[in-house]
Amino acid sequence: MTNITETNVEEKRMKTRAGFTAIIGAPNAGKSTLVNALVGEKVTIVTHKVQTTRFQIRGIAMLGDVKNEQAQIILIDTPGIFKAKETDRLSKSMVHAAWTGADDADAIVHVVDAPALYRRLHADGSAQDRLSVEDTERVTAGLKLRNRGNSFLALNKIDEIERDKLLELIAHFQAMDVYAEVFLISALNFDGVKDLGAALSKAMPVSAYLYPPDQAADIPSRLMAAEITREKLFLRLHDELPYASAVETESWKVQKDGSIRIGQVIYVRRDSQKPIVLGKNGRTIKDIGAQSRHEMQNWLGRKVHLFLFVKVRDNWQNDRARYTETGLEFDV
Ligand SMILES: Nc1nc2c(ncn2[C@@H]2O[C@H](COP(=O)(O)OP(=O)(O)OP(=O)(O)O)[C@@H](O)[C@H]2O)c(=O)[nH]1
Ligand SMILES: [Mg+2]
Repeated sequence: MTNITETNVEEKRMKTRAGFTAIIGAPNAGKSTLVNALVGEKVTIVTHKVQTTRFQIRGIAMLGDVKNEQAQIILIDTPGIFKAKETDRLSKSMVHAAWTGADDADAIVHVVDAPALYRRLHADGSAQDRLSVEDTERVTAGLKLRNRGNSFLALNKIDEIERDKLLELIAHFQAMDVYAEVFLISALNFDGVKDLGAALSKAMPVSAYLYPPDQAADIPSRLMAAEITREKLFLRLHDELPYASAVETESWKVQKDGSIRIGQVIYVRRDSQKPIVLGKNGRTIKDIGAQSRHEMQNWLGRKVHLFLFVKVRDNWQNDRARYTETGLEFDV
């Protein structure tokens, strides 16, 4: 006796794919912005500061296709790859995390800040542009070495560059013979993101879903909450605060009325940085807290009471516990 229900028939008709795509590239290229654009909601923080992303964050995109195919793409947002100083543990584990993400993936997207690269190739770039080009070249060389035929190039920020300049960049990369396909995108405006998503869908292996189809990210809530505050901190204080500042969620308690009480510590490295974070009469930290709480409420869909503290902790970069918590490897 056959006993096939409607849904079973439906599932049989639908081919599902699922796999991993690593998003790699120089700091500030727009990797996290692209991950959020592909997922369709914010799962990873974005700032104009380089080296915002510190560890692998997984965003999950569900992308459909005309031929009744549905792909679950697990996007690995990685730290910007850059040359790590031998002595700098945080940078070294970030580089390591980025390449590990790429090596384990079914597809790789190399995101390039197109306007910055163009400026640099024509020698009127800033110091940061120069750095970004060296990192871009390092990534291309690393991909060439791996030669797996699954790398896509995404020339990003096309909203800020003229067409003829873009054509020059395309030629520049095509000559390298590393990428299966080149995409022109603006992760910020969602321009070209759909086409890139379609190509990634096809590159995923046929497989059952690896996560529940309605899950958008794989990051512990406490860590995501800390990331949200770190984003607000950086956006507010960018140049005044060294990038080594960190945020930790120390407490998370669901109250009787359903609201959540979250306690976080902002770690700075020196006493002199404490008043910068606090601001006059505590104004700065109040603003940061208000912005962070607002975003946490949108994300969690309920009321949040947020308590921020500032502490000085020198040398947190050598603290093993921090690394295990974020999935970075300490001994790289
Ligand atoms: N104009 C423009 N700006 C963009 C675009 N994509 C990203 N940006 C901006 O570029 C800056 C860096 O973006 P992120 O997404 O944080 O870059 P990232 O590559 O993740 O940076 P790290 O995590 O530091 O390696 C932010 O200010 C973004 O708003 C784009 O398509 N156009
Ligand atoms: Mg990032």
